[in-house]
Formats: sequence, structure tokens, C-alpha cells
Amino acid sequence: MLELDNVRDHNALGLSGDQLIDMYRKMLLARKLDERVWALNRQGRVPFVVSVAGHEGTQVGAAFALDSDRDWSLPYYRDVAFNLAMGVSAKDLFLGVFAKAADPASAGRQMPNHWSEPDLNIFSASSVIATQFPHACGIAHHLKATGTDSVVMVSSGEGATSEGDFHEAMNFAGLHKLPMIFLIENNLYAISTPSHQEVAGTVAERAVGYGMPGVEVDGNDILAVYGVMTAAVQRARAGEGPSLIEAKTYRYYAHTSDDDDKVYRSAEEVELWRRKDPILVLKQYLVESRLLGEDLEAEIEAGVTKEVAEAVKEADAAPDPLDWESNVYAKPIVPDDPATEPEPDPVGETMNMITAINSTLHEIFAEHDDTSIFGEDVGDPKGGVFKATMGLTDAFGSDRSFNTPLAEALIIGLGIGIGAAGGRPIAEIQFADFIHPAFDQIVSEVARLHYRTNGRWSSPLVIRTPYGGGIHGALYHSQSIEAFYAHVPGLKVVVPSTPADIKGLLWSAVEDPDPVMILEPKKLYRLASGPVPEGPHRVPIGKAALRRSGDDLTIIAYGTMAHFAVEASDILRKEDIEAAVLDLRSLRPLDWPSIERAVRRNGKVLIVHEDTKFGGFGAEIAAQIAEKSLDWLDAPVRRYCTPEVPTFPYSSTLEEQVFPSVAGIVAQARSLAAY
Ligand SMILES: Cc1ncc(C[n+]2csc(CCOP(=O)(O)OP(=O)(O)O)c2C)c(N)n1
Repeated sequence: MLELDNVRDHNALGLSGDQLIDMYRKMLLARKLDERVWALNRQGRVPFVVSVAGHEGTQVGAAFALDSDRDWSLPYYRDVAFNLAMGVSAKDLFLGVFAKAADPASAGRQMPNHWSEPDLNIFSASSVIATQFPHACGIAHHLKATGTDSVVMVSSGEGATSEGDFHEAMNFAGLHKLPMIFLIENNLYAISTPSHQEVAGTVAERAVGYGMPGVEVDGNDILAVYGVMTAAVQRARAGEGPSLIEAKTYRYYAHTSDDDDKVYRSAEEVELWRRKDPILVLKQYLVESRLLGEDLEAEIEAGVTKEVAEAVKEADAAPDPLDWESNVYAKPIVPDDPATEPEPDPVGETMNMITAINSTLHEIFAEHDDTSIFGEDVGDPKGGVFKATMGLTDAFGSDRSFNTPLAEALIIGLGIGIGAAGGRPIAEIQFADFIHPAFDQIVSEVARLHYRTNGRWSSPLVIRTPYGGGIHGALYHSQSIEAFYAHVPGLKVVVPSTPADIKGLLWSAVEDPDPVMILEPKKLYRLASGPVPEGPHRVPIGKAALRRSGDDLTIIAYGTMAHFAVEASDILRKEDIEAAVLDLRSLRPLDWPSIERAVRRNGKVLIVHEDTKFGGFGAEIAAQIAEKSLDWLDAPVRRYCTPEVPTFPYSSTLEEQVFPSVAGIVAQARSLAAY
């Protein structure tokens, strides 16, 4: 267990008198800043307040135990005092409060209190409760794997400890003995929900199940917080693993300016806690220790008041943001080079898709020593349920290729953290059907990271996942998920259909600074085989491939359906119907110039995908054609997709009836050609 002797002597904790005064100053600064933000809110000058008042002892005590040169932190929205103590300036905080262009956290894109400061190793946070915990694990994993002695502190309120992300992260941190501190600021309420309706047992006891010490501390006693934090930091630096600290504290004002706390707690209760105000507790200690006299107190008070006033004045005068559009991607791709001729066949050894993925990963790992891959059953000896990752652990070690627990949100969140700390992460989701628990981490976190920090953070995360049907995978091993994710700005989504392309897109994805999702059509893993170029081979993201030319119509497809469309085109050719086949390969960014070129060439388009039709990706293609190229059409755009049933029923006879087929494509193309 953590050594917690309730040390009440700053000398015994190794703190000098000057440090104590500095702590006091930071707490007071946070309090004055808080009061000022509330006043601005009442004056109608800022729309939203998240209050820190009451938490200052916990936060400043925690910050003083960390070293911002080497340690990392993932504070949550209430951690105003923590940020100030780590080195964020009052002016920077007010730039966020006023949502100004110079707001270093997000240039006015996020609400206030979503700090981020790469120079201080403070990672960006969203508004989604608890998503930061897996990020912290990823950062800690990378820092440990690269041999540093850095520590990662991640904080939240007690309500957040009910979320799955918290438990998945605690489990992973415990398993890997990560150098982490989970600091839970228990202020007794999650908005209005009291902690006895939120937490079974106590927060600190939750640590037991994850093989780490958990300790309760009086969060209003800064010396006690500093003591346990210091012990936890030492433990982490010594390689002994993570700790959980539950700091008992209280917030004096409503949850936010949108909350009315009078309906769920009494004025007497608030008053009782005000008597234990962490600033008063420290002040009393300083006075008793003869470290603070009236003159110094007045000087500190005046200094802090001046600092807040100046910060407000400067931030208020700063320009408002105008730029709403930049930094969606670190590397925006705007396709501009339409595919006009079929690409020449690649030259190289013939192999199937899965062998191509495996050999490509080995090549990439040898070339880029910052890559790592992780997911369920990814490590050797299994090397993935499809054997895509076989041999990587043996060849490159278990820091670079490893099993994760069964926890998809953790897998993606881990990747976000590894990327933030400087790694090049590849997350494998065993089947696309099981990616949904990670929807939040993908859509709310990784896709928005670059935009929400106005480009100060980015994520090179690659997400590989086998997807699609036609393999008797039934309702939960067959789904097409592309429409959900191609919808999301900030993500890139690719779907290779040949062994050479899967190699080329994997190389491009790993070297791309943005998150890229690779949907691997698992029906093609062993069905599609072909020549694969030797050595580094890159297929540009955002570039479709013309597989067949033809003047009668164009079949637009991707994945397994691109493969089927080529077969269909070859059959149709014998009937003198020339069907071009455009294999999109990238869904986002979409290669519009190649689609437009195809429409202009023959005026007839058949879109094929194995997802259901309603709201499927084909609807986007059809809409863009209608908006931009209607005049070139000689027939209505047609879609051949799966009918509106959950995909796909297990029985072969049922699956065959709904899975789009080569014969079905031929029939659709024939009728469209005759239109
Ligand atoms: C996933 C998610 N669910 C709900 C919310 C809305 N929400 C914002 S803060 C909050 C309460 C959090 O309480 P706690 O974790 O105890 O922290 P505190 O605000 O008390 O410091 C809720 C429910 C959210 N932001 N994210």
C-alpha cells in the first residue's frame, strides 16, 4: 500500500517554506479566477462556467508532486488550479473562457476548461466523461516502453469511475504495471447524483480488483494530498506500477453555470464544507508555522488580484476566432488526378491478402521502429485470429506487438495515447462487428483531436479491422460499418480489395499523420490473391483504381464488391457490354474526380456495396453525382446493395439470398446498359 502517514509537517515531506507559499498563491489564484469567471457570467459576458472552488487543495497538491518536464497529465474540466500549478497562465485560461482565437487549448473550438498544453505534456480532453483514462494508459505504455521514468497522472470526478473506460483503463494499467496515478476528486456529487447512488463501495476500494493500491485522502488538506501523490509518484518511477488516489473534497458552487444545486443539496451542507476550505486549512498551517504574516498575506492577495485583472483585460481584448475550417486533418488530401486508364498489374510475388498484410507489417516494423500493434489475440503465439500479426511479437518484442484485454474502447484509446506520446500505433479490432464499444473513442476522440486543438495535437493511429460478409459469419461477424465512419470529418477510411493495395494502403496509413481506418474485406483474405510489389509500396490515400474500362456503364464498388464487379465485367464483355469498374479504395477522402470522369465517359452508374441500401455509402456517391454531374447522366443512378435486413443470416441458403452476387451485378448492369 501507499505510505500514507498523514504527515502534517512540510519539512518531513521535503517541502520548503517558499514552496508552501507558492502552493498557497496558486490556490488563491485559482479561487480568484473562479470568482471572476462567475462574475463575468452573471454580467452576461461569458456563457459558461465550470467551477473549481473547493477543489484547490487536491489539485495544487497533486500538481506539486509532478514534474512537468518529464511527467504527463490528463486533467479533467474542473482542474483549473491543477493547470495553473503546472504552468498554464491565467491569461491562457481566460483566453479559453472568452473563446478567443489565441486560446492555446482550442482557439475557441471547445468549451472553456478543456485545456491542452503540449509544451507541459498536458494532453487534450473532450467533454466525454472518462475517455481520457485509456489515453493515459497509452501514453504511460509508450513512456515505459521507451525506457523513460516519466509518470502519467489522470484525473476525474467520482462519477466518471462508473464508466467502462475507467475500468478498462484500470485493468490495463494494473496488468502492465504502468507508471500511472488515477486521481479521483470525489466532491460527493456527479451533477445532482450523490456518490451513494453512483459508487458501490468506495472509489478507493475499486483499486483492489485491478491489482493496485487505492487510498483515500482528505482532499482539502494539501499536505496530505501532496504526501500520497509523492508516494504514488515514487512508486510509479520505481517501476512498481499504478496507484489510485481518492481525494475527498467538495465544490462550493453549482456543477456549472447551467446547474441549480439548491434542488439537491442544502445551504447548511455547503456551509459545513466551507469551514473546511482547503485555502483556510493551508493558511492556518502557514500562520501556525510562522510562514505567513499579515503583510505577506496582503501582498499575495494583491498580486493575485492584479494578475487576474490583467489576464481578464488582455484576454477580453484579444481577437475573436474566425477560422472554423482548418485543421480537420494534419494532412488534408484533396484528390485531383482522376483515374483514366486501368492501372498496370503490379509485379511481385503472388500471395493472398492475409499473407500480404502479415509480410507488410513485418516490413513496416523493420523500417519504422516507433510502430506498435495491439488488440485481442494479436500477440504470438496466436498472431491474430486471422494470423495477420503472426511473428511480430517474436521478431520485435512484446512492447511492440501485444495482446490487449477484451476491451475495444481501451484498444482505440490506447492507440490515441501511444500516438500522443510519439509512437506510431496500429490498433487491431478483431471483427468490425465488435468495434461499436469504441465508437466514442473513434468518433468523439481520435477523429476530433486535431480540430479541437486547432492542430496542436494529432493522431497517426491506424485502425485495422476485418469486415464484411459472405463467409457464413452470421449477424455478428459480417457487418459493413463504413457508412458510420466515412461520415466523420477527421477520419480517413480505406477499403482495399487486392493484396497489392492492402500493402500499399497499409504503408500509406502508417505513414499518414491522421487516423486511418482500414476495412479489410475478410471474404477476400484468402480468396483474393495476386502479385505484391517487393519493399515499401505506397498506394495514395484518396485515389480510386480503374479496374476495367468500358463505354456502356461504370460499376462503382469497393472491397469484396470491387472484386465481384471485375468478374461481372468480364462476363458482360462476352455479351458485348462494356462495363467499366471503378474500385474506390478510399471512401474518405473520396476520389470525386475519378467518379466524375466515369460519369462523363458513359453516363450510366451502378453502385454496388454489401452494406444495406438505406443510408449506405452508395447514397453519398449517388447524391454527389446528382448534385454535381446530373447533366452527364443518361440513366438514373442505380444501387445494388443488400436488402434491408440485419446482415447476414447464418444459413447458407439465407445468406445467398441477400448477399450481393456476381450474377446479381451482371443482371443489374445488363438492365442499366439497356436503359
Ligand atoms: C459520457 C458522458 N455522459 C454524460 C455527460 C454529462 N456530464 C457532464 S459532467 C457530469 C457529471 C460528472 O461528475 P463527476 O465525474 O463526479 O465529476 P464532477 O463534475 O463532480 O467534478 C455529467 C453526467 C458527459 N459529459 N459525458
